[in-house]
Amino acid sequence: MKKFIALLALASSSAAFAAVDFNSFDANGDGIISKTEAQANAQLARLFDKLDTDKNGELSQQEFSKVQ
Ligand SMILES: [Ca+2]
Ligand SMILES: [Ca+2]
Repeated sequence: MKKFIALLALASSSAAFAAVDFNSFDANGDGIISKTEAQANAQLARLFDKLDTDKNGELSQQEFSKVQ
């Protein structure tokens, strides 16, 4: 949880967004970012549908990498 708060603080600056890595968003560590996990970051939540190119409702590491 502490990690999440730090992440939110980081993400409030758009320049810092790219520096936030995949694993920080993958809260349950299953290797994908679910839509629920993406809600932790307003910017990521907004980009989610655009990044989810195969439209399976989850972001793979490969899909997420396009944000950087
Ligand atoms: Ca996950
Ligand atoms: Ca996907």
